[in-house]
Amino acid sequence: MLKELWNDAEGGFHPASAPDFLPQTALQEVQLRRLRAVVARAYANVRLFRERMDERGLTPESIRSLQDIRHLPFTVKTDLRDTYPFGLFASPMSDVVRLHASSGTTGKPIVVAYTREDVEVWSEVMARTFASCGLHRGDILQNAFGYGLFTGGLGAHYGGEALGATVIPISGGNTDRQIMLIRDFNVTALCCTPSYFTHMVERARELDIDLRELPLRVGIFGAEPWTDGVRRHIEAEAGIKAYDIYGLSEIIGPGVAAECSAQDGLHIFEDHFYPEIIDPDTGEPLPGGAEGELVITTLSKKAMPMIRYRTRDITSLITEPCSCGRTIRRMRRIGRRSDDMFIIRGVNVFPSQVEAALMAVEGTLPHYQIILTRKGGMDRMAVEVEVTPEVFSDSIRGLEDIRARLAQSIERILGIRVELRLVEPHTIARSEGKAKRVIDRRNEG
Ligand code: DLL
Repeated sequence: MLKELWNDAEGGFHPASAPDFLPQTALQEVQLRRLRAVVARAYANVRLFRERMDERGLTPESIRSLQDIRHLPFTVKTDLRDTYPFGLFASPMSDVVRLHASSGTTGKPIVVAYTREDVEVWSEVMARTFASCGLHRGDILQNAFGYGLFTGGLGAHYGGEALGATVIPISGGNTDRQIMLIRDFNVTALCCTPSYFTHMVERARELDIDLRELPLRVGIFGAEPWTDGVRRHIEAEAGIKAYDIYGLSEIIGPGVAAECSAQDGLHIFEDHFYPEIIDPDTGEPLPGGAEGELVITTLSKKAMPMIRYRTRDITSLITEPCSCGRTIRRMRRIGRRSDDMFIIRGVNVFPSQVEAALMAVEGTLPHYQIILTRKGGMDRMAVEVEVTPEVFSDSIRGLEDIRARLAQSIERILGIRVELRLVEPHTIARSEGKAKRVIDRRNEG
């Protein structure tokens, strides 16, 4: 049976979605074979990895079972920066058909590479992503992820085509044109960042276009954290099902994991990406179901294998079977990264907690910003949030009422009181890609 599914030992192309249903033992067999091959490849071609293996007295032959993965050294983001631009490549440039880069927040970008086979695997996992969200041949997919060095645009583009959907490569931006095409081209599915879609929803309303009356039925969103509150807002306003998809440039781009119709965790395409959860402080693997940092090993990447890459994203693996019948494991939605936390009066705060608190109060809009400042050595946090025009046109009492409810909601979730600024719609800058939720002025002046 495996022979029919897999054209070669290291990950040839095969029918979309079949590996999602492999029995666990068959899946683990594939994973171990691929793990051994990818470790041998990285050892032979990537100096940094070979040196770290040698330091530990390890060789590719040390990997005899999947559990042995825990002996391998981690790879971290600074490894990509330190070897900028091409130091972690395992293929000669003549085999590399694509480069992407991610700017990150500071310093040099990180550069990632793909061989032709890598692009095929990427197209396949993205086709499986879209299939998981209920798309098929015949769907008209508006791809509003940014095209360019960002992996979102081209990743979704190739995956949509591999699935057999009709892809509209509109990229991000020009919101009025986006809405015109959704209507005029009978678009049935759209992908972009969730924050950009909240902007589209708002603009459609201003243009007097009711998205609920159009054929649009599915939204595929990712590249940034978003809460269930925002999901409910989007689903109600646009009359669609909104799915979460996850990925990162270092591993492949989008296509690492995707929700299914159950909307209860994201299935990881673990025949290509092997997940582990570790304690972010000690680096120790955590037992099934525990929350910690997601670590991923690419099982089939050729140009740039990543061994035990520390994503900084915090989640947990769901071990119970999914109602959709797939055997590949799921992870919970990423609510936070281990490096986006800040401390206010001794309390650890994550931006997604603020979003959850805001969205729990009726009358708020999913447009907000957190502003951090420092005074006398103390960090302070203010939250600026837009409220509906009705709230603003209401009496002063209406405004005061919503302010009190927001303060309460934040205090309940964060345990602290913060400065709240209620602002009119359109006050906060809209994003066409990843939203900037936190403005950090702590080191200014
Ligand atoms: O954002 C790849 C992508 C494109 C994923 C389109 C999904 C859709 P990077 O720019 O390298 O790659 O950023 C990766 O974004 O480590 C997470 O912190 C965050 N992220 C991505 N997807 C999600 C998600 C792309 N669904 C970083 N939920 C990751 C929460 C996400 N955070």
